[in-house]
Amino acid sequence: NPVNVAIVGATGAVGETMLKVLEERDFPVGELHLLASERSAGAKVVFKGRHLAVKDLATFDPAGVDIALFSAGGDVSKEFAPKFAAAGAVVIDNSSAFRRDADVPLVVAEVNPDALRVRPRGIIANPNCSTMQLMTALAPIHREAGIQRINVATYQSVSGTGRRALEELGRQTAAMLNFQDPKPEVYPVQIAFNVIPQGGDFLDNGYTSEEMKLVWETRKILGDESIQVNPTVVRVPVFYGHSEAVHIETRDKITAARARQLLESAPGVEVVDERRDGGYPTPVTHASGNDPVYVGRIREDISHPRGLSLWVVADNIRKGAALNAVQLAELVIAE
Ligand code: A2P
Ligand code: 11C
Repeated sequence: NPVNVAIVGATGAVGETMLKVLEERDFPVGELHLLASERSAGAKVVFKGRHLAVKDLATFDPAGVDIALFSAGGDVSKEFAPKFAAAGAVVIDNSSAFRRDADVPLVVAEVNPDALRVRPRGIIANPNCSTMQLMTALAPIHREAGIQRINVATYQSVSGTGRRALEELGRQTAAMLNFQDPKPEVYPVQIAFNVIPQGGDFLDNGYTSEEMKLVWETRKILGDESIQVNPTVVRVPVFYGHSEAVHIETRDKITAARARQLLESAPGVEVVDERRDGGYPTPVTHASGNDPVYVGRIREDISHPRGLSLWVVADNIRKGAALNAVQLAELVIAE
């Protein structure tokens, strides 16, 4: 049966990839509504070879929409997601607006798919990109050995910030190579040829909002409020693909060999761990444009008896956002 789909934020970095993923996975799309702000109303977007006009969200009537994929920022979600849900749509929301609400499930397709069945508000939240890839990689290890603590430093690409940040990295890089001034606009300081230890805004505890998402979302997705998470989020001059240096402490000792075995059979995960030059995943060589969460550098922590270290890389726009949203839509229509 064809499903009527609305994409809110269809002109954005994530919305565009949602369309690509729907097409690639041959999702049974009936009517397709592409929505954005009035700025881009009338613009044309290609889906399965057809040119479709983008419509203004503010004046769109959601009646008849079965599934709405939202990726236009938290404010848009807060205002419009409840309206779409009231009109009968299941909303899959990529923003952080509802992730911490107890009556909104927060779901990684391979990790806690059953959680989406209970959705009293008709809204399902898609996790933050850096949490998404971390959970996909760590859930199999958690189930076997019980993760008690996670230390993670992220290396997040600029596409996570959106289209304007992609342009800023390109523009600053070109400016630098032409001996011109790289003016920062989206980020507080220059991103080209630099690294920035800030994601989102600063909170009272000294962590940033992007860091605390890793704490809250990990506990909710794994259903374990006792897990300790200590994140440092860093923005790096990479276009697509977030990387993470992950150090975990488990209740039971797990060897690197056993962890590799678990990850090799884990859904959505691809192990690239050859212990030779280049035998590990990077954003450019593996993740960018591809679906899996890549894991490498799996090794036992020489500083802790129950510690394990790994390197996790994924396309933040795909598994980190658009792909997981479409996977959740597939789970909903399979009900
Ligand atoms: P628009 O192209 O009209 O600005 P990104 O994260 O890549 O910057 O994309 C953000 C997406 O969210 C775009 O599709 C953008 O549409 C959309 N968007 C932003 N603000 C609104 C709004 N007030 N109403 C509807 N869509 C919005
Ligand atoms: C980033 N993770 O890379 C962010 C972007 O909560 O969905 C996504 C923000 C969110 O900046």
